[in-house]
Amino acid sequence: MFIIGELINGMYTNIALALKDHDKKIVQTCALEQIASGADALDVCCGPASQNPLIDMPWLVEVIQEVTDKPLCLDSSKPKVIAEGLKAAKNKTIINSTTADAEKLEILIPLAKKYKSKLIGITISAAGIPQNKDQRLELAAIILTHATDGEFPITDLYLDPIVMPVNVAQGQIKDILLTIAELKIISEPSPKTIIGLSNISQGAKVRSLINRTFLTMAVASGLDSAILDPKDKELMDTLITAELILNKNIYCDSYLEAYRKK
Ligand code: THG
Repeated sequence: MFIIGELINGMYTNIALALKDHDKKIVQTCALEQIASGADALDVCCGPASQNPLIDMPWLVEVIQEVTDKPLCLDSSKPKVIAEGLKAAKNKTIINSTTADAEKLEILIPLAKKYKSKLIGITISAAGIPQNKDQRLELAAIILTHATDGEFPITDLYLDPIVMPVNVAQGQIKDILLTIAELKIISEPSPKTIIGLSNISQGAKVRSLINRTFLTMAVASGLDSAILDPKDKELMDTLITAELILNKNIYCDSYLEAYRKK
């Protein structure tokens, strides 16, 4: 599982404060803590509080790169903000994200190619959030077609079935799991799959339990990557154990310790 740490996001009060005061220590500590906890890459999102994401995104990229060379997942709904992040990036990058809308695909696919970036495609469109598996797969097919036509390598494409909170969209979660499984057989070679895990528990109580239970199911459905809180130790232990049970890691009595250190 490719783990992308979710904590550098202006949605969190410490990061919103760091952006306001340009306090790079807060951001760098957050980056290093996530990596020490097992993150393979870091999501970078200015969030709704940012007054000037065109300045804040490259600033975040620069200060993170002072302390790590892990890949950066540039998270914005605005292609111009992503472009400013790409310009500042020396590390590998993942564009997060395009929707299935032609005007976004036509900007972000060439941009990903230009910067040799990976690309996340979310199965949403201007028409809104899909309501079932078939609508998700239809939007995935649109993204795949644009990527193929644009000669973008499909193995660098991460498709996201868009996880909805269980407290408002309980009836959709099973369809999201089935979508993850079907995305792996939608084309040859297959795209990768990714989710924003914490979406599942937004607004709910016992968030950590909901997150780790859903992650287990998503891993069993063939999930390749997740944006999650790597500092949630029970979540990370659950992930290692799920991968062990699915025969992705070799068993030994000290497997938790062995794979946590990896
Ligand atoms: N897919 C893709 N990218 C994404 C998402 C996705 N990026 C953003 C998001 N979803 C994933 N990241 C988060 C980060 C934080 C939370 C959820 C998802 C979260 N935050 C607390 C909340 O809203 O309750 C904030 C708590 C606080 O303020 O301290 O839950 O799906 N491709």
